[in-house]
Amino acid sequence: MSYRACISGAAEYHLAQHHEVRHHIAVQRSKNTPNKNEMAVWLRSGLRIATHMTDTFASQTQSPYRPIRQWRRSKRLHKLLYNHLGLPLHTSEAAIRTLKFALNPAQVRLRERLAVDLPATEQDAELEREGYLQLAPDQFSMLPQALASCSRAFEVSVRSGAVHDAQAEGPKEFLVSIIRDEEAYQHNGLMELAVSSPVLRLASKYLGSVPMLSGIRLWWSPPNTSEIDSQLYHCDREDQRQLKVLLNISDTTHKTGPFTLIPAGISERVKSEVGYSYKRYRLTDEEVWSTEDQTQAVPLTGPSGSAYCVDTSRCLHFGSRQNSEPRLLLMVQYTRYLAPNVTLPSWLPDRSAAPMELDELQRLALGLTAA
Ligand SMILES: O=C(O)CCC(=O)C(=O)O
Repeated sequence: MSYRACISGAAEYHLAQHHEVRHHIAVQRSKNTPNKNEMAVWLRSGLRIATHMTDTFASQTQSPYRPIRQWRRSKRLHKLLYNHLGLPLHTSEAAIRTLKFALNPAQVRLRERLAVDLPATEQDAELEREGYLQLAPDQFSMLPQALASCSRAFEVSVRSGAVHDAQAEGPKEFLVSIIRDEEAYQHNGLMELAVSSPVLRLASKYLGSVPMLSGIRLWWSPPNTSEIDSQLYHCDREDQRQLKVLLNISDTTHKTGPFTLIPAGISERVKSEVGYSYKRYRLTDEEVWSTEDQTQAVPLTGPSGSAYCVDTSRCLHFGSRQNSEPRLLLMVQYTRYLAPNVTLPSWLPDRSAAPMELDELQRLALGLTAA
């Protein structure tokens, strides 16, 4: 266990506190005599930093795993190269992939080798062709437990007022995160689904290497009348391909603003016809359907428990649009290790998480290695 890992885990938190402490030092310097309140604020800030560092340290020492060494700044570099310096998208992405590869070639080769060794199934070809796939419950046996867990978590969040707070605080009123990333450890069956063998097999085969689990969200979409942001057609920008597992927790109909996609081949044609780029990110329905037949859109409707996987980088999609009834959806996201435009959460289980025995594929997906 390295102290450096502990310090870097605490660094982000420390930065947030930094301004508060600096402000009080400045006040103190200007007066030269701290009053009792200022002293108390300093002490509280110091205590919070120390507590956070101790917690980070303790969770790492108690975990049988530690995070793999990887570069976490690629999204920033992509922003600089593509958005600010105006490099073509493919050039910026290639530069970042090369850099990531150079930093850990063994990791890339291992992931690719393991993906090749996994058995192929007929579904793989369908997913490659269409860019999406319905997941049959008999092959993905972890779905019912994840479903029950999400329903329970939502009920608890409604009762405690957490849903209301998340809606008020979150960036999107129409798409509210109830469970986010490592919080999934607190809910039985969510991490088990995210790193289950059939899901990791499917994602590894599709992406050509064992992927990183790059996000988990339980999304609640309340009734709304808007048509903005992710309620408009777009493709996700983390990489040229990725995979999301979508599990309908509530019964999902046209009234609940279903996740709606355009299959990969048609999306490709639409994108080239309208000159789609990440700088022209959202498309109106009129733009999308100017040359294609609108009936080719696929709403991922279905009863509670119905599940799909979708490449949201290749398939144009939107969701939570103008629903008259609420929708609850679990989303689990996988990206390639070399994805240029992604910020990965830390999946190091903390002390309160149920211990999980992880095999090699699961450790790779979580970006962990034996301690
Ligand atoms: O279902 C939704 O609300 C849209 C989600 C979305 O745009 C995405 O997962 O990329």
